[in-house]
Amino acid sequence: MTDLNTLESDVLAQVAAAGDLQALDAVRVAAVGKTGSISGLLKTLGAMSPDERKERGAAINALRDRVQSAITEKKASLEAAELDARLARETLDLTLPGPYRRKGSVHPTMQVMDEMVSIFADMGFAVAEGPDIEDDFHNFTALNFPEKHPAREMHDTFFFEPKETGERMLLRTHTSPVQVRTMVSQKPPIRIIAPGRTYRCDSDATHTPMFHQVEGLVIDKGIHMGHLKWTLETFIARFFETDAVTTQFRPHHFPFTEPSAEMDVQCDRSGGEIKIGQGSSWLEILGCGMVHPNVLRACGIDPDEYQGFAFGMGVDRLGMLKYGMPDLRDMFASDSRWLAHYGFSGFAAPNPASGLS
Ligand code: 2U9
Repeated sequence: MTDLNTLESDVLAQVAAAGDLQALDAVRVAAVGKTGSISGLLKTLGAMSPDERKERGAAINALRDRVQSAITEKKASLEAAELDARLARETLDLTLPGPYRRKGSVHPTMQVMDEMVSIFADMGFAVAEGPDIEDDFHNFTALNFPEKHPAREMHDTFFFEPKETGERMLLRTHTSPVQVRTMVSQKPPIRIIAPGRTYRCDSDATHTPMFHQVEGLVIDKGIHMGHLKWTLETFIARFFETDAVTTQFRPHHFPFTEPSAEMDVQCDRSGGEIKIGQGSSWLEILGCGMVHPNVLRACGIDPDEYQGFAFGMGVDRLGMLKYGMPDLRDMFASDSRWLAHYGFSGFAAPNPASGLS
């Protein structure tokens, strides 16, 4: 009769010696396969007495189970070793240049943002920044949006799930909360611009859920519409790189400014593309106004002592106008051919001395 202990140690030694999955499978077939050595032993049970069969059967089954689990364990370790070897073999150096060796470029939005920052910095504005995730006070209440007023809905706000306190955070719908934070934390005089990302739940050829704004704020004693007009006309002339721009101010309404206006520039639309500084059409370019006394008060500034003006403009839209990009959605499609065509060199940072673009 076959000695089970010897058979077990032989098979386990073969399992241990199997160098790969194929060799292990051959050991498995030879031991527990249909015609394998252990399966063959089970076939001998039929010729035994019931008592002998009971004892010998249990011993063979236990042997088969131990061999089977040794095989399973070995299989897992061979598979893990194979995966490790494959991962080591197939390492990819992501720092190597890809097959399409296109040079990186500065996205037009960032170029335009840098151009704006450079012009306003030259006029003495500092750059202020704040969080993209805001609370209701800084995005709406401090800016004189009445509670439950439809203007809050008109901003197509992305809200987060309410906190346990019931407070709902939101993605800022404009960069105005940055100015609120600056007024709350600094004493006038204030002269800042707030460039950054803004979010509204809106998407078509002229709107994307994320877009970029540059807003500006000046607070000091004796500030009036004349300061606003000079600042914005000078900015637009420098931005469009023309000597003279003709502008008109149309009355408008914003909760945070009073009076409020939209500024149009004279342009020519006759040749299919828009040319600034000539022609007989008007193009809306930005919004502006004198800071509402309620906003000054909400930020701890006495409106009898200080006045201010503010403005806001869409960076992506101004970029489309200046560089002739027809569809806003292309700006965020990450198409490398579009970026190769419209992108700017990273070595030509805009500044007022060497020119903008
Ligand atoms: C404070 C006080 C006043 C910011 C302003 C606008 C007018 C405006 C739009 C232009 C196009 C946003 O990108 S857009 O849709 N903005 O028209 N923004 S005045 O006024 C402020 C901001 C902060 C404390």
